[in-house]
Amino acid sequence: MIDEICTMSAIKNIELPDIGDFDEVEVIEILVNIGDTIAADESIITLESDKASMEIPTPQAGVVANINVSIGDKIKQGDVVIELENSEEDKKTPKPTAKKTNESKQLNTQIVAVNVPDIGDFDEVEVIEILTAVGDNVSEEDSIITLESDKASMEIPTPVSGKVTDINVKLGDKLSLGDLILNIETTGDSVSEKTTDTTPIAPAKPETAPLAVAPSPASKPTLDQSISTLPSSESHASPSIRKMAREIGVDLSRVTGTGQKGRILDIDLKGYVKQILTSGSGASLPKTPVIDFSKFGEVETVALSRINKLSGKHLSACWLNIPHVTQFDEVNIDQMEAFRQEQKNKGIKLTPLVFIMKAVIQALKKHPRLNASLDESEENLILKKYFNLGIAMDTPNGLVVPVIKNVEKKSLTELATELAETSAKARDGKLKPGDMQGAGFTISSLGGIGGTQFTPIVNSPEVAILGVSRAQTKPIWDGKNFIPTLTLPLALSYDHRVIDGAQGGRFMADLNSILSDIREILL
Ligand code: CAO
Repeated sequence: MIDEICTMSAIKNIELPDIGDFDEVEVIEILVNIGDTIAADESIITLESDKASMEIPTPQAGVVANINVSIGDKIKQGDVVIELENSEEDKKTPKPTAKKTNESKQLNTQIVAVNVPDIGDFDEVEVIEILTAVGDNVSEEDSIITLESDKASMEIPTPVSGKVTDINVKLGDKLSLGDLILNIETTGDSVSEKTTDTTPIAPAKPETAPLAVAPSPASKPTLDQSISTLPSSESHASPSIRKMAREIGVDLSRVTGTGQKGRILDIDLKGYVKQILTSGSGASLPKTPVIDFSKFGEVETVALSRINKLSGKHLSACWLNIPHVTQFDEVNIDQMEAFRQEQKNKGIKLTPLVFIMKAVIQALKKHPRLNASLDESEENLILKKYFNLGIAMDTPNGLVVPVIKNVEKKSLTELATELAETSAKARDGKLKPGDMQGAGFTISSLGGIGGTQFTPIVNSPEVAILGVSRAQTKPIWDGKNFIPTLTLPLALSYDHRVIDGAQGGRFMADLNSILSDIREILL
């Protein structure tokens, strides 16, 4: 199916073949990566027009040396799709040829028989959708039925405008080239040059004559074995349903099809969208009532800062999309406090936060799932081998989360200096976008302010966050006596899709033991 042209010795350009009268068809999927070894006939991209989608296979095996198209590109016959290295000898499959149709034009009212056009080598292709009804007025190029083989589906358009007088097929019928689909009553003027025989209307017994539908430009690609409209991993739906789903951002794998063999119909897609809109899944949460508070006393309206608005949106998205669990613990930090005071007496100011940062890194090294993000498909976890911590900071304009990079490589004093500099920058509004990117885990410390516990919101795309509250001296029972102990309250919130309770518990237990005996941090 695909043309290839020899370039340098081992690189071959794989070009888009003749796929019919298409001009500028959109690339909607790239199915290979550079470096992939692919076999002949393996699909490399998916193209889609408003009427048909098709996977384009490579005619040759080889290693993908370059990908010359991007998603969204509009490409046409002859455009280079990929470059293949060490490909085998040319194994071109003959190009599909659209059957030539006769030209005919009638001026009077006629009954026009619309037959199955040349759709390639297929025989006995199943009718899976009938897109029109008797009495409907259809316009030239309107789709009238959808046919589907095991590899491809295609909407068949009418070549003429007019009124559907009868439909000759039903769902499940197997059709071949030339089979009658339906009859259309039309005026001769509307019979396009693409049509073949038509017969003038006869009042008593209308005669019909076969009319070969010239596939419209949008649906011309033949139902060739090597062209598949159904991306292997995807759902069963016609090109127009796929297009609509993509336009409105619906993942068809989440839609239950009620058509034959589970095919997703228009009604299924609309039903799914309606259900999302009416369920309380975020986009349509019930609005809180608008109240005129001035009825109750004096009020003042203050605009939210830009940071308030931005962080508000982000926090709402995190809150709504992540199934949160929050786990609490209290750490004996007597040893840390003693060391901190010692340093303070030497003029070195260290807050508990820098110890916590170092301890978190040690714990993350043992529990890499907490230093990770879900990928776009939400089916894979991206484990980060770097140790960058987001630190929530309070500023006059609102909450910001700058990132302290490579925490594992920095000493306690270096971290203290960097924290002080970064929080000064944050308060002065001088952080750059790059200063707030690249974290694997976040700490939100309210220890300097107070409170016994709080539940932090996971800072997506991260999967866990540690909330730190103010340390207090508490009487802790040692088996014989209550010992006054400085305890630090910690709260770990995590994404329960990624981290289960036992993992969260183990992380907290390790963090507790590292913080209560800081020798490991000091090494
Ligand atoms: N327990 C007891 N005391 C604590 C403590 C804790 N957990 N954490 C800090 N302190 C003490 C510090 O030791 C310091 O006291 P000394 O000067 O006597 O040592 C004092 O509280 C103030 O600390 P700090 O807040 O200035 O410094 P920090 O390193 O703890 O925090 C920073 C730095 C930038 C994180 C902090 O200033 C800040 O902005 N915190 C707010 C974070 C926030 O808004 N979180 C909420 C996000 S969700 O809305």
